Amino acid sequence: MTPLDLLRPTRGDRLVCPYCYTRFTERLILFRCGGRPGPDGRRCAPVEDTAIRLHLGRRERLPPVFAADGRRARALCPDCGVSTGAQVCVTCHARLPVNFGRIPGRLIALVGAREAGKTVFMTVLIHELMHRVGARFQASVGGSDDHTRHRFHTDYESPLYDDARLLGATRRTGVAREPLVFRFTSRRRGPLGRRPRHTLLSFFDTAGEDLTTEASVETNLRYLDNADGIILLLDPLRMRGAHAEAAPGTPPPRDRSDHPPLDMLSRVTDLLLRRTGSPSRLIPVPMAVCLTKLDVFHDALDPGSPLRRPQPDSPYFDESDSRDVHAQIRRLLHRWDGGRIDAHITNHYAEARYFGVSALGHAPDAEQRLQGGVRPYRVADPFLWMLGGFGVVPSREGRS
Ligand SMILES: Nc1nc2c(ncn2[C@@H]2O[C@H](COP(=O)(O)OP(=O)(O)OP(=O)(O)O)[C@@H](O)[C@H]2O)c(=O)[nH]1
Ligand SMILES: [Mg+2]
Ligand SMILES: [Zn+2]
Ligand SMILES: [Zn+2]
Repeated sequence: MTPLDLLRPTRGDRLVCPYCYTRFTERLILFRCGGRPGPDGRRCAPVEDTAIRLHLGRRERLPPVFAADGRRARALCPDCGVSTGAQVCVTCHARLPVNFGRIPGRLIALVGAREAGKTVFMTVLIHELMHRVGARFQASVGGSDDHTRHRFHTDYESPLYDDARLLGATRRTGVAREPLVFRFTSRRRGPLGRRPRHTLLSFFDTAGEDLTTEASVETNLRYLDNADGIILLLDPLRMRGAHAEAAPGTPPPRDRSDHPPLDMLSRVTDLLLRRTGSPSRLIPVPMAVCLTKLDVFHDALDPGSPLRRPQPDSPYFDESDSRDVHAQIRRLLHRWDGGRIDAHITNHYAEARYFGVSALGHAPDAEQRLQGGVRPYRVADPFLWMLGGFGVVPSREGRS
């Protein structure tokens, strides 16, 4: 058993919805009527679903939801008598993935201050998972529902990859912002041969502006509180000592207001400390602390730096390479930020690892267009570290 095994949320009867991150037991799962005419011609008409509007911000007219034994795969609609297998969340009424109670789900929250690079990182990470990383681990990754598939393609992937255009700031929308939910399917050798193994992944991209005051951090509490892993993105350009080492011509961050990364990190920590209940214990949730936009510092790193190596491409998570990167990032944190972030992480988190990534590979031009396409570097590392800890991908000492 690895330390991460001990930290796994107790599953079984305690499920967490990948769309709204509330907890419930399997028995409470609701069903949605299929809306087709029943044996005696009765048919349930679509109605506006207020739970979907309230929790996910979607306006939709759908056949009604009803309660039945959620441990069963199907139930009979009490109004029209038609059998349905469409299971939905107790709270937000989102359609749950097939076999939801039986697929391990991993909820990964992405946090970072404004302009830290969260939306770009998430878009490129998912794109990489669907292509290069999928091939590397013989895994397939796809949206778990039509809504995620459509939204990821039109709102995230296509602007960046087809139009080479950077997305605007993620706007804060009160309660309603919906995570993107993907299914990671790999084949693992087991006693019964190679069997497909599914893991649900839910990505929640916070708006940086949600993390600037204590009050608005609260709105993200549920997501942080129920996440199985947190990817914290820090923009090194916000660190006092870093700008001098950035590539010539790097514009200072557009938003000049002063929100040093440490303030944001402290607010996240305060929330997570409430979850552990005891302020004297280290926070157990795996925390990947990730410096973004590293392309800007490429020339400032010495030639032997692990951050100038080609990114790992072996079919396992390379532990020794990751520890080298961790040590290098720790040195950079001391050089750029005086070690305050490092001290904070060490004093509060039981499972933290440092990463350095560049989602774009090079800086966009003044009009926020990306000449020369997306050339990511190490974007999948933090994520694979977590999947390694969860036992979803193999993790091993590499050659380096
Ligand atoms: N050089 C470089 N710049 C990047 C990279 N990733 C993001 N950026 C820049 O950072 C800006 C902000 O990125 P976003 O992903 O929108 O940041 P965000 O954290 O989602 O911001 P909010 O939604 O406002 O909280 C982009 O418009 C780019 O100019 C990268 O890998 N390299
Ligand atoms: Mg954003
Ligand atoms: Zn839900
Ligand atoms: Zn019905």
